[in-house]
Amino acid sequence: MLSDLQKKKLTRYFRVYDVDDDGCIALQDFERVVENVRMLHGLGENSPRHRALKEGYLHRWEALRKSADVDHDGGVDLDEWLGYWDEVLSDEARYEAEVAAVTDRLIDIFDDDGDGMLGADEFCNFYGVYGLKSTLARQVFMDLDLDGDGVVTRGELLEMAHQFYRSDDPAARGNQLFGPTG
Ligand SMILES: [Ca+2]
Ligand SMILES: [Ca+2]
Ligand SMILES: [Ca+2]
Repeated sequence: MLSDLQKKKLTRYFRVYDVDDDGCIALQDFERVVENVRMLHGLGENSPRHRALKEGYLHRWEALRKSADVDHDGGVDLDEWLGYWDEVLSDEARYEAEVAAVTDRLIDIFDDDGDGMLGADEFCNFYGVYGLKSTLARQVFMDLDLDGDGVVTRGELLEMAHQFYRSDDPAARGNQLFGPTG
């Protein structure tokens, strides 16, 4: 069972994924993110990197749709999304795999300078492809950068992700991973 705080956080997460803001996560939301990443990195439509990126995102969408789109209408609404996470969070192995995969993808896609960590600008790019403001990104980044050295390591991201998904402490920093839950 998801707690009220978890529901709040996952609802915020839903709004982030629902890029076109129509109340439903669907293929076109993923396509829009791919297009934003393509433009961010200046990739050609037919470049191998763009194709790989697109394939990766579409694969993720398919996986989400299969598990979460319970009524088979081609989209994942908020109830289906919360149900999906309730299921993932109640299965330790599945949860661990999901969080590790999300974290690795985040670094893989946005670590421009290849140091294996995310700097503030790289983190802003991540927020940007979901249509979120860079002022918010910088604010959140400062919270995520636990030791204040200007970069967020994979370990810090994982810790924040765990707090985001699992913590029931309203003061946990990771609650803000995808912006304010208010
Ligand atoms: Ca949508
Ligand atoms: Ca549905
Ligand atoms: Ca980096």
